[in-house]
Amino acid sequence: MSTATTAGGGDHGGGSHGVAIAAERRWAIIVVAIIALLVAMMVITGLHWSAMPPSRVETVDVKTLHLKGEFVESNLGTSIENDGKVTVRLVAQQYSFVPQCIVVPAGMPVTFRGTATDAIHGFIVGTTNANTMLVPAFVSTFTTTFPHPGEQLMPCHEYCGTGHEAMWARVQVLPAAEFMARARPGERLSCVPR
Ligand SMILES: [Cu+2]
Repeated sequence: MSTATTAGGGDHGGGSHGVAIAAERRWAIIVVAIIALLVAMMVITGLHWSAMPPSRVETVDVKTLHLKGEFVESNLGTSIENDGKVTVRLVAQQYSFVPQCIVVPAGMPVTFRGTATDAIHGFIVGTTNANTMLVPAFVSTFTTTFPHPGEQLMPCHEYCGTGHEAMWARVQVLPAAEFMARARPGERLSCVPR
């Protein structure tokens, strides 16, 4: 009985060695396949991106920004567009944002449109995912929703010069009803009195 067990064990030992080699070969093939797939993804996306222009580039003339067009001072702030969408327009410059304080409604999509006049700036709104760079001559835009009312700080997060650390704005997130009560069609809302 014990001999048979030993013999069986011996056979089993030889078999498990073969199984181990087969398993290692199988894993080696899988690992090489994964690496090949990742390299292929890098090559294909690299070629694809270099062959395609950026999906959406909107430019604006820095020299006439403050004189005419969308980013004149009287058009900055929060507005309700004709289609009912809430849009915030802002300009970044060394070392402030215009407007200094932005009003937005809670729980509604808000579209930000911003640009810079002098250097590359950027902002993030508090702990939300509202975050973009502002590059001279280009319009940055994104749409986000602020779930809760409250006040958020909005620092410049691209180093833009010696006054960079003092470059802040505030975002007041109002309950949607309060925001809509304050909003007037055609007016630009801002918490800074003009
Ligand atoms: Cu800045």
